[in-house]
Amino acid sequence: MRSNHRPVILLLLSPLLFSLTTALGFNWGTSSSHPLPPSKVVTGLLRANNITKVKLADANADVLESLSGTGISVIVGVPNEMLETLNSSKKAAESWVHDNVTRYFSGGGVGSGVRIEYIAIGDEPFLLSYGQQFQPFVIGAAMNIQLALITAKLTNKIKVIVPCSFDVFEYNSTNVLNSNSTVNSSSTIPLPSKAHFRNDLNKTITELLFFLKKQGSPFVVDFNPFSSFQQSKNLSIDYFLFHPKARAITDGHNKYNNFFDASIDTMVTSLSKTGFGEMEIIIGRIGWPTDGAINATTAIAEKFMKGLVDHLHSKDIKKHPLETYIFSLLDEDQRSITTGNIERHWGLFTFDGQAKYNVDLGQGSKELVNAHNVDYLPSKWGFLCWRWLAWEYFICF
Ligand SMILES: *[C@@H]1O[C@H](CO)[C@@H](O)[C@H](O)[C@H]1NC(C)=O
Ligand SMILES: *[C@@H]1O[C@H](CO)[C@@H](O)[C@H](O)[C@H]1NC(C)=O
Ligand SMILES: *[C@@H]1O[C@H](CO)[C@@H](O)[C@H](O)[C@H]1NC(C)=O
Ligand SMILES: *[C@@H]1O[C@H](CO)[C@@H](O)[C@H](O)[C@H]1NC(C)=O
Ligand SMILES: *[C@@H]1O[C@H](CO)[C@@H](O)[C@H](O)[C@H]1NC(C)=O
Ligand SMILES: *[C@@H]1O[C@H](CO)[C@@H](O)[C@H](O)[C@H]1NC(C)=O
Ligand SMILES: *[C@@H]1O[C@H](CO)[C@@H](O)[C@H](O)[C@H]1NC(C)=O
Ligand SMILES: *[C@@H]1O[C@H](CO)[C@@H](O)[C@H](O)[C@H]1NC(C)=O
Ligand SMILES: CC(=O)N[C@H]1CO[C@H](CO)[C@@H](O)[C@@H]1O
Repeated sequence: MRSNHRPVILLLLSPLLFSLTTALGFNWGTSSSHPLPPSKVVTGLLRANNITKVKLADANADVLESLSGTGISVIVGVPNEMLETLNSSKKAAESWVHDNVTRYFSGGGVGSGVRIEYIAIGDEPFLLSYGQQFQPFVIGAAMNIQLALITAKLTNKIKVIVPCSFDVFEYNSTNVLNSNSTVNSSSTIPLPSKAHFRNDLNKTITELLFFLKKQGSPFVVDFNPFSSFQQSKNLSIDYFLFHPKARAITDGHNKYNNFFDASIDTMVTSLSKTGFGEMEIIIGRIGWPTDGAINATTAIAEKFMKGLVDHLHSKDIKKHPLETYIFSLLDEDQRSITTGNIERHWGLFTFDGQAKYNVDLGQGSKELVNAHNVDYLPSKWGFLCWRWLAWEYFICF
């Protein structure tokens, strides 16, 4: 009986073969009331669009199983709430690695296991608004997970990383004036040359960087162009959207005409001042929301993403990130909105896998492939049908 009422969305799209030429990945979260089945995401979106890297917020078993044998590179995440336990207990770290990592390698050879490349310790655990909630446990947890990887003989395959929020950096506030005299000198545009790691983190960050360097792990930072844009009254939106004619910031001998280059230099300056200027970097998150605030629209997000992808291919970047993870793959309607309504609208694809706009992920001018024959997870049929009809988005039969 249920199969008669199974909602099916049929789309007339021919499957196209696409290629991805840059180390671009996607954050794939599952905070959705009606998630696509992970296997559908893997075959219908990731593989169909030749997306070869994903960053997960956790180590969801269904998601990991669906990635098995695909060759897609995966970052799994340790939730912030587990950091305290993992700091204090090597045993807990061993069972975390065993349960959430080792087990997915158990198939053995190529084509069978999950290609987990990184374990992310916490999710932005140094966020200023968290205060001391997680910070004291991060290094200990990272070390214990590393020890567990040694025990599991996985250190040659998996590296430990810590995704940092952009607010680990601050700017010497007595000296953030824009040196371009055409901009009012009362404006407070942060200058990359004045950047350094937050003072309250100086011990922790130094320990972290030593730890990462020793393992050969990169330093991971999340960029947040949209909130920077919202907070920077004196920077035009063009500056955030990679518009070639955006008004530049002048910082000594350097000129920045987009936020991305200024952010890269903020990182490089801060790392250099700490003695780790050579460290490799990964951008753990970068994106633009499509709803929930002024200037959060599909059209602007498309401009942002096209500008980003083009820019990532350019030679002008002072330090190329090893990998860049778009935030995010899909909209998630269960994400917390305590930080604003935009939280549920970060996807390049809608919750049901339809591209909101087009961007070249390696396929050139061809369109992105949407998920088709979408067959939602079966738990909430009645509710969903009703909502779909109410939204007038869906054929429900
Ligand atoms: C996918 O991307 C890889 C790496 O860039 C490329 O070698 C491969 O040919 C692409 N495959 C398709 C089907 O586009
Ligand atoms: C982290 O774990 C170690 C080892 O058990 C312990 O000595 C230390 O106090 C813990 N750190 C915090 C902040 O609790
Ligand atoms: C990972 O392992 C821990 C410890 O065994 C377990 O409690 C947890 O549920 C597992 N899954 C995730 C997603 O953390
Ligand atoms: C901040 O700027 C002031 C004025 O230029 C300078 O005296 C001070 O040393 C700077 N502080 C840091 C931490 O760079
Ligand atoms: C700069 O801003 C200050 C304070 O807002 C204002 O008094 C001043 O006239 C402005 N100067 C210019 C050149 O815009
Ligand atoms: C950390 O900051 C304190 C005070 O701001 C300073 O005394 C100390 O030297 C700094 N430590 C490092 C490692 O930079
Ligand atoms: C300041 O910015 C304006 C507008 O982008 C530009 O024309 C001017 O040359 C800049 N001035 C300096 C000193 O860099
Ligand atoms: C951003 O929002 C403001 C206020 O609604 C609007 O004036 C402006 O045109 C928007 N910018 C773009 C690029 O759409
Ligand atoms: C926030 C900020 O610094 N705003 C300034 C932007 O520039 C204008 C003049 O160009 C100033 O009046 C604002 O105070």
